[in-house]
Amino acid sequence: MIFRILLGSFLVFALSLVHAERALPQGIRSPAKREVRATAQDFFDYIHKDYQPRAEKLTAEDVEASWKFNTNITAHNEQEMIASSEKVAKFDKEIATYIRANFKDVDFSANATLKRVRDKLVLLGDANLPDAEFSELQTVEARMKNIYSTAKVCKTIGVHADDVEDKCPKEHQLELEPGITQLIQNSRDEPLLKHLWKSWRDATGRHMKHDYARYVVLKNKGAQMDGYADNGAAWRSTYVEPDLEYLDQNFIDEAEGIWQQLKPLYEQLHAYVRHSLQTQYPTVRGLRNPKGPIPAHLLGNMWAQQWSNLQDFSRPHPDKPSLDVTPAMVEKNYTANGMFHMSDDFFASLGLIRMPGKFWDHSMLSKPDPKERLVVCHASAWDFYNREDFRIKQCTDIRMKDFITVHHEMGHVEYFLQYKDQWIPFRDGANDGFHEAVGDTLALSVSTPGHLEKLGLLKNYNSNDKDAEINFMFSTALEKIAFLPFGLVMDMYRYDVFNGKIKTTELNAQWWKYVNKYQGICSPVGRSEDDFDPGAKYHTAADVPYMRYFVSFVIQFQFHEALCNAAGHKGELHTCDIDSSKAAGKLMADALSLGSSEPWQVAMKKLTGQEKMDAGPLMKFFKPLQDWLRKENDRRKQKAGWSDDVTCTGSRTIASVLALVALFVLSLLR
Ligand code: X8Z
Ligand code: ZN
Repeated sequence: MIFRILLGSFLVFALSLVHAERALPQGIRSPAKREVRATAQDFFDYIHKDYQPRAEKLTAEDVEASWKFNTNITAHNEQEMIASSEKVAKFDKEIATYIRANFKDVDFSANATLKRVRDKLVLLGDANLPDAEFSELQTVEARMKNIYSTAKVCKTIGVHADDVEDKCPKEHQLELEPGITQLIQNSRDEPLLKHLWKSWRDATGRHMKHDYARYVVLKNKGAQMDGYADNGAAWRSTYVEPDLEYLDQNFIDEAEGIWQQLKPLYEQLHAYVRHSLQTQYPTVRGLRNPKGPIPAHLLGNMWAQQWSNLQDFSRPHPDKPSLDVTPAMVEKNYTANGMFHMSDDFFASLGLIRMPGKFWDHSMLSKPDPKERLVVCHASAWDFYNREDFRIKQCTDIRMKDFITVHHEMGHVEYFLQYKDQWIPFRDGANDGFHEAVGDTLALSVSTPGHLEKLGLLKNYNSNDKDAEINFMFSTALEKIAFLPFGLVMDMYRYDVFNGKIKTTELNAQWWKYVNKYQGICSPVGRSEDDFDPGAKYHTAADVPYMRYFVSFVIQFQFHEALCNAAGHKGELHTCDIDSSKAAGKLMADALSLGSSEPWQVAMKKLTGQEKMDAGPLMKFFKPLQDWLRKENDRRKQKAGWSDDVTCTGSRTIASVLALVALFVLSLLR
């Protein structure tokens, strides 16, 4: 998602002349002259009249250049995008230099908001880098994104991803969206799943390993020039509020504490799903160990991050309806455009702002024909920072998962619309997790059985039937609970890459150690340091932090509970649908319109009545399911937890047993 602040580099010289008379005294001055200290009002005028209009214009041009590349990947568009970001970096630098020189010592004691603007604008991130290194970083990032977005694999088992052009019939060549994704979610052919899983990693991560190592060095350098220990600390700064004494370590501790609270629920789900998979794939060796991690290719998702596609064979009560309404959407001839309009109607029913006309004219809501142009398919929402241009880019498929993603992306745009009149540095989420949580919060209502029935997508659902209710909660858990450790591992891993705890010589081996520790997942085929499996995920290739999603998946339940209370919902949390509640909409809008002008704790308090991240509402939502899973796992004699094998070996091979015996004998002889 593009909502980072992109600034530009023109008229800076003129701008510094305009402000020369306000410059703070530098060096020795004549004692006869009284020092003229810039005031908060001076700073306000500078931001309001000079910085803001220029930044709006330049940023809109820059986002346009980026949009062109992302919706038409060509060498020319890549060059234009890089040239534009160089212009922005130059502008950023000059603005920061000017502010440091002129407004460093302003007395902001009566205006914390202005101080926030000043503090944001002096941080430069990548723009700190010398010109040549900045350009190099842009090129490295564009190349990784290119590799990821244009990768193809062959459906034919045995054809290596590197040979797709030469050895794979055209009709067997697959891109991630929709081809590979559809097979990974629907196919139960284990050898094919394994082939696709490995091929995707051969086509992506393996090709960007070298670039990624250079990317880490350059990102760290930029972050350190801002005073952060490394780029991981820069990424976490969205959660840090020094004025409230909420520091980096507080955030790390809080995220880890929340995970410890949620882990028992994840472990129950993991044990239950592992057993269902053992029944579904009785001959798969990697599944034989009843206490082992789960092979990564069998979970219906390329990254094993969300497991909703397993509902058909794993739902608790197979005789009761599945909550995946994809077939009904297809039957009703849903279109991508129609799905976005339905989402827009839902936002409007809450009294939230509708998507403006330009949104419908300029967004890319379906995948264009790859013969005409290649695009970055990963869904994203775009703020052009000119208060009128907002877009979504999504290769929408007609299925329930995408219907939820539609709401997710619309949530980003709703946030853009709500804070569009803030100053540019405040046109951002209260923290990154807030931005990710808006659409998901609304989608929690939309995906209730009651709402799906209203839309005519679900039939024969009996809301008094406890078994059907467990099925519903289970389907939500496959989406939300299965995700939690993945939401953590992506950045727990990258934090340790940035801070050097993970060496560049062990990037892949450590990835699997982290995946095993958090997710309880193993690799279905042998891996080596020629592989770079984290690069097979968009956010690694595209320089997008991921902790935001872990935070979002926790706080969206806090938001949901608060909105349900505002809507006057009675009954259990998982049955709540806030449809048409203007009170819920207002509560949301009031928090969103703050943007990042206040610490996130202020927005949290406004919305939920308290300041902290809290796993309570999530646990409350899933309480009946957790009880059910515990009983069912006991009944099936399934133990929660997993062994630390990073590769799914199944039972031990004769060779490994012999090796163990030899080691044992040797130790006795010593
Ligand atoms: O990347 C996204 C959104 C765009 S911000 C589609 N998500 C994460 C992912 O796909 O990995 C949403 C959930 C997690
Ligand atoms: Zn998002």
